[in-house]
Amino acid sequence: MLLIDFRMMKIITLPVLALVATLAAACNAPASAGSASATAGGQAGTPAATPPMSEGAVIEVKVDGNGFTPSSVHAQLGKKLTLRFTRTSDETCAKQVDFPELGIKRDLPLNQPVDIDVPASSARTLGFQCGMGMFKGSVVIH
Ligand SMILES: [Cu+2]
Repeated sequence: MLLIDFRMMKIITLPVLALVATLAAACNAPASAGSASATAGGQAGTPAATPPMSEGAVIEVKVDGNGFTPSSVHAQLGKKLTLRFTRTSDETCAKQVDFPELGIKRDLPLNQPVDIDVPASSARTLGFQCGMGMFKGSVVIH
């Protein structure tokens, strides 16, 4: 009889322990998840505000008698993008760069990098060209 009782105890005790453990886990889970997401949110907020400035892609574009090199640039959607134009020759009519869709037109002084921030928040192809529209290039954001 004693042996049977002991076995009965074990049979009853184990599910109860399991249930208690489950309840304890269930109670702890929302609390820890809540604080974890609050912490993650705080952490995400801080770096998100600063790194994009240094993390953004800078693509160098050479400007000379052949126009823009590369003339076709691919960029990642949603990532900060800067095109750095450097005119390396006087033997070119591309002494300006013009982004008609953006309404941006800049002079390109010889051997002086000119940075243009290109919005990459939507998937599209942005054209750029020299001041007179003879040399053309494009930025594909995808
Ligand atoms: Cu030109």
